[in-house]
Amino acid sequence: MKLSQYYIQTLRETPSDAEVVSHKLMLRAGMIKKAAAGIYSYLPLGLRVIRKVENIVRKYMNEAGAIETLMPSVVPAELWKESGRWFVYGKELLRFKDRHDRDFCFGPTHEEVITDIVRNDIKSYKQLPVNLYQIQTKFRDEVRPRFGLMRGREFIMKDAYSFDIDNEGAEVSYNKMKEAYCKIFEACGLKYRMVDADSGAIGGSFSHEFMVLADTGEDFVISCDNCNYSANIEKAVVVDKPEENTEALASVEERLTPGQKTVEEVAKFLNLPTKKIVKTMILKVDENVVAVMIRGDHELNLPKVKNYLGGSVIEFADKNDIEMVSDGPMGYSGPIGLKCKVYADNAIKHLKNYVVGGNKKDLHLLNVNHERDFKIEAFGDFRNATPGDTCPECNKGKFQLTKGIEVGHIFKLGTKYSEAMNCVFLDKDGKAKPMIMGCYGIGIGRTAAAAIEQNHDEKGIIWPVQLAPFEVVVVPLNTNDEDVIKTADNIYTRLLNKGVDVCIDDRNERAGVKFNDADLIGYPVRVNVGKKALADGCVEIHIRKSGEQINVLIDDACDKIINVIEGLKQ
Ligand code: 9G3
Repeated sequence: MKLSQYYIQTLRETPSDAEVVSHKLMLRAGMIKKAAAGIYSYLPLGLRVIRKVENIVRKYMNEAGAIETLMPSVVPAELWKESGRWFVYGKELLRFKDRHDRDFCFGPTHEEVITDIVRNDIKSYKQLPVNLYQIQTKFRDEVRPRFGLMRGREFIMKDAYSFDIDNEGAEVSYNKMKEAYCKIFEACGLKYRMVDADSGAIGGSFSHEFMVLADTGEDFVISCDNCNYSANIEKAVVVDKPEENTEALASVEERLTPGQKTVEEVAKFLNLPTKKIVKTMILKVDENVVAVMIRGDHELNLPKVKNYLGGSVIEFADKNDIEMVSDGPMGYSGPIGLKCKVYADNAIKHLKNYVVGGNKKDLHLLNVNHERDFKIEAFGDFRNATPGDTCPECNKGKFQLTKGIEVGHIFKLGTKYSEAMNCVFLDKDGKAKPMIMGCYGIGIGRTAAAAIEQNHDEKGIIWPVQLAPFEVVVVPLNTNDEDVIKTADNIYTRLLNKGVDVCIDDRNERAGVKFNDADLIGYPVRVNVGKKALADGCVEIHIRKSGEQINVLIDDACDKIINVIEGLKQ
């Protein structure tokens, strides 16, 4: 590609509404252009990146036996009514009517459409398993679209759906996708983690998230520094390790703590470490009010409590419920005298003489001890993991906390849709059974954005070679020097012939402008062709990632460049 004939529209100023670095850099590099909130055009450079991600995804999906299809974006309401989801989703589901006043939605995901296809075509166990996927534009009408391609309303997703005759088959299909996903993110050149997104329910785990590691990520990923264990901070299992505490029990003391509300404030006021302040959280699990005690330096984990108690909806109790069970105001709850069951995180087991709320405004109780002063129904793992916690898998390593961006998610769906929509097959005995489904998503645009979040510096993007819009840019530095032009052109043509994804910046611009654009756009390799080096028969190879600059003889340039590219892929 000759950039003089191409569409390079870099911006010097960062658009003011861009909050995250990938959004800023994609706008500045001229990769995307906003059309409306959360809705973007992919400009030529951006589209090249999107296509690279898509093609990597295609390659490994096909290799895993999934078959590409393409479903409509405009989906008739009837299918969503059959699954019941037409009535479950609110405004996030974009609905509209056609000229005949028939209801439709813009597909936010395609479980219903694929289930409708498969139930029509597949009748016998002999036709199963099957895994169909598509790469398609979706729409979800988020309240607050932000962060460019990271969380747009319109976005490109690869969604795949597997259909099996039984659970064993579904597990095989699931594992194939798990392996394919690992290969995909590896092939994208990204540092990623596959995390257990299941709460460790009996019978094996059936949901995994794929996280691209980046300091700017919104999700917290816990990983072991010794083994492969990795989990969502919410899901990471905290082991209860025995602890010796020889402290003698002291007597309970009432203490006024006027205006001291947060754990930090109370700890400071009483001159105690935050771990000695115990929070008593009043929760509502379905229709039951319960209390859960958590050490002041720990965070409550609602899903863990919900799973432990086997409820289906969990929330913080409201003012009324709190007043009812504690006879005191919100914010000062404590376990003594509570009219509900009290559960406590395992860490409380090893704590003595701690501080709790006094169920009265501005009152705390000191030197409180369970067993002696009140009863705990049960201890359990009710808190978020923290860095330094012991790994539950190897029982040796320590947890590290890193941040990540979710780019893929795989689920075992079971028969939710096949039962609701009567997607059945006849088994060996001629009996009709619902198919067992799995679904598997990858955010294509989000993967590109995450690659930038992970790989950039103050000058711009540092694309992994595998995703770069072009792998190499050849830059003639003096556009009025015939020798320079000829040599640059010659290297460009030779690279093209060797199958390198190369462009030449033959625009009539100063070298400085071309360098700035090249750094911003993030080509992994830049080849400078200038008068000075040329006098020695050389050109310069500049590596974006390391900043390394290598002088090579013109004749060796192509081989060396190909070498460098291969090296960057490792
Ligand atoms: C909706 C709307 C938003 C949604 C959904 C439905 C998320 C919805 C979950 C999934 C699950 C999987 C196939 C690929 C892998 C992920 N947001 N989800 O179902 F109507 Cl408005 O999409 N789908």
